[in-house]
Amino acid sequence: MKTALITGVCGQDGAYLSRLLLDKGYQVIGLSKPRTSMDNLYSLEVFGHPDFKIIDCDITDPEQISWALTEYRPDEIYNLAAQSHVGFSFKSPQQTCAVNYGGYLNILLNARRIVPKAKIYQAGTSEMFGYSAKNNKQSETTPFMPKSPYAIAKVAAHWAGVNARYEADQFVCNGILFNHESPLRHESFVTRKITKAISRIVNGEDHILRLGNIDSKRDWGHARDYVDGMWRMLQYEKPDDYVLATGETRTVREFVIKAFSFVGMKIEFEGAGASERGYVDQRLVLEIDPDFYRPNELDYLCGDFSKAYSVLDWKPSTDFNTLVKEMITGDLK
Ligand code: F7E
Repeated sequence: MKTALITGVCGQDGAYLSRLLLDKGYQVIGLSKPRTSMDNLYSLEVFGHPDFKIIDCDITDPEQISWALTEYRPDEIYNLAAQSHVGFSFKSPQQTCAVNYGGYLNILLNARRIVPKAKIYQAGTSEMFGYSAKNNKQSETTPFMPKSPYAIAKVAAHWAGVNARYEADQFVCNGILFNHESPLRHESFVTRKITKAISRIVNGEDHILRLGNIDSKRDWGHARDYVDGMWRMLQYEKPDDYVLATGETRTVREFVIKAFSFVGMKIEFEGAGASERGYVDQRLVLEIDPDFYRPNELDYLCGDFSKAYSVLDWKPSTDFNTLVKEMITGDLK
């Protein structure tokens, strides 16, 4: 039986990846910061599985990482723990760097010493492309030009992993994942914020959806597909870096319109910029709130996943309509 260690196990991706690996017959050791909600693990029936164990562990503490690696000696390590909110990273760049780069170094360097043959997956991000992303599709060869403290820390982690292959012969794969969503997505991210707000409106609450920049474009896929891509990277004969994406991009506005349409509502926009408003049957349902603007917005992302397709036989299986429908249906329940 293979053992996988997953950091950030309580998040959306941690829950889907745990479910996938348990179904494949792995023992899964999940690390999570103390007092994190386990709702995602319950909803996918991960918690309580005989081959699943959860351990309180903060990746910024090298002692705890060293202990977990020594105790469980994993065959595969998936580093999903992060300060993953791009907007918040502008307010807290040092903490973001401490977790997203420093925490990862704790894993990489301790693994080198304790389990040198362990295969490591590092959760990189399309945010790393930053200034390079200009109406072109981004691939593994697009330069990283990060625009946020979040992306800067992720670029550092990416290169630490690439260099670990040469310096220490470690098997490290970097996923460069575009936005991936699901009914388990935290509502601090825009898609879930939208579907949760719409479900409140449908249920008769006097709720107004307050958003920042609704014209930025994102390439949104389903998290379930993306964790399968993570696993495929570690099964391939040699370590490498891969983009996982859908190859389609849409504005936040299009997500809003689509999500309202699934509950039979047509949203109409009036005004422009920070004064723009959205109405359904003349009832105010959406306002722009500049508090949600980012100091340095990444306006456009669209990924080219052809390398993952040709080498790993990976492709997304959930289209945009199905994703939005699954999320809104989940929230209406
Ligand atoms: O923002 C705009 C916002 O926070 C998407 C993380 O998983 O994917 C995610 O990062 C867009 C941005 O995701 C609101 O300005 C408008 O343009 O859902 P998000 P993200 O920043 O793209 C990447 C790949 C990661 O790696 C990250 O960890 O939506 N937006 N109004 C808003 N965003 C939020 N959160 N809230 C708003 O009210």
